[in-house]
Amino acid sequence: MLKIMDYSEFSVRHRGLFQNPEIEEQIRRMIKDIREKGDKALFAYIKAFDKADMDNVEVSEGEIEEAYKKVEPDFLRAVRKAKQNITKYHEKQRRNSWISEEHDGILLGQKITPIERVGVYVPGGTASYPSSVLMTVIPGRVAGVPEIVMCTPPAKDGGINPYTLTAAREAGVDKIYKIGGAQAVIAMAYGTESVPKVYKIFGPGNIYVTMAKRLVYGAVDIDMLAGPSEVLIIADNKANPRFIAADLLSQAEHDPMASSILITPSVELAHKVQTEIGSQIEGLPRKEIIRESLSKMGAVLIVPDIYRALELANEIAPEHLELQVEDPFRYLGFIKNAGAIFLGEHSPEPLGDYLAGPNHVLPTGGTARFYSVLSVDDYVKKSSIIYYSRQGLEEIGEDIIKLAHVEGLKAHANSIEVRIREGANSVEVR
Ligand code: HSO
Ligand code: ZN
Repeated sequence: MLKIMDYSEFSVRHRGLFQNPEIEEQIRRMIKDIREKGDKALFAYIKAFDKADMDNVEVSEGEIEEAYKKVEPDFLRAVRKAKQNITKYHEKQRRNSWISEEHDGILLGQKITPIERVGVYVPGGTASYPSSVLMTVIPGRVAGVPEIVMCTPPAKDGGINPYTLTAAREAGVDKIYKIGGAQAVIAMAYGTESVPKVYKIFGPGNIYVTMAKRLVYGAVDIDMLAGPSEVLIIADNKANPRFIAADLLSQAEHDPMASSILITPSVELAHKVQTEIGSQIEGLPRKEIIRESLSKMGAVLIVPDIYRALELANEIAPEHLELQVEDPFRYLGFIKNAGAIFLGEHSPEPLGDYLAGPNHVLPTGGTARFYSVLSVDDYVKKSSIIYYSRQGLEEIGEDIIKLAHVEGLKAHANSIEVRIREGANSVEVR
C-alpha cells in the first residue's frame, strides 16, 4: 500500500488549487444573493443546507452551559493545558509598535493595530476539531483582536458539537453562529442583519467553504486556502520503524488525499516501516481512508544520503517535516521549505497538532515555499508613522521634487515646494 521506490522515479505531484467552475458559479450566485438580500437570502440557504432553526442562529449562554455538562473533565483539562501552551508560544510572537528618532527631528515608526473583528469558521461533522478552534482563536486573542466571532454548522437536531462549543468558550470566542458552509463565509465577509461583518476569515473547510473564501478574498482578508494534510519524514538507519509508521498513519487518517512520505537512505528501514504499517493499520478505525491515502499519495523514497533527502524535502515543501535522524539540529540550516519542522524521535507531528504550542494551521500543497504557519502577525495590521521637521523636509525636498517631476506629478512636487520654497506657487504658506 505504501510503495518503496528510488527517489529518481518520484515526481512531485501537482497539488495545485482545486478548480471547479460549477461550484465557483454556484458560490458567486450565493454571494450576490446574500449581498443583496442579507438575512432573507442567508436564512434561505441555512434552511436548505444547514436545516437549522432560522429564528435563532446565535448560540445562547444556555447552550454553552449545557455543552459544559456534556464534555468529560479530562477533555477540559487537556483543552486548558493546550490553551496555556498555545498562548505562551504565541505571546512570544507579539510585536510592539516602535518609533525611532532619525536626525534633524525626524521620527519614523510602525504602529501595530489588531484587526477590529475577525471570523473563524469551524467545520461540522467528523472534521470538527476543537484543536483547530484553539489554533485559530488564541493567536487573535494574543494579538488583541477586540471581537472574534465563529460560525459552525449545526447537527441535524440543531445542536452544536459540545466539544467545539466548550473549546470556543475556553479560547475566548465572543459570539457563535449556527451557520455552516459557504453561506457562513459569505455572511461574515459582507455582514447581514444578524451576522456582523468581519475583516478577516480564518479556518479550514470543505471545497464549498474554501471556494467561498477564495471568492470573498479582497472584500475581506483570509488566512489561507487549506489543502489536505501532509507529512514528510526523513529518517536514517537508526530510526525507529514503529514510530515512523505511526506518524505516517497519523496524517493519512485525515483525508484520502492526505500525503505521507518517508525519505531514507536505508532500504532495510523502508521495509521495516512497511511491515509496521501493515500491522498498525489493523487497529485503526479510519483504515479505509488511510489505505486510500497511502496508496494514492504515499511513498517511501530511497536516497543516497540525508542531504539528498533534504533537497527533495525542499522541493516538495511539505506542511510538516519530521527529522528522525541522529543529531537533527545539524540539518536545520538546510531546510528551506517546510511549514513546521519536528526534530528527533520524540517530536511526532500530532504533538504539534494539539499541545506543543506552535500553530497547526500550516501551508499545504507546496505553498510552504512562500507561506508561513499561522501566527499573531496574521491578526494585526501595521501602519507606518512619519514625522518630519521643516529642516528635515528641506534636506530632502529637492529630491522629492525631482522624482515627482519625472513621474509627471506636478501637484506632488507642489506639496513639497509650498513648504520649502518661500512664496512658491503663490499658495499661501502657513
Ligand atoms: N494535522 C492537521 C491538524 C489537526 N490534526 C487537527 C488533528 N486535529 C493539520 O494538517
Ligand atoms: Zn493532524
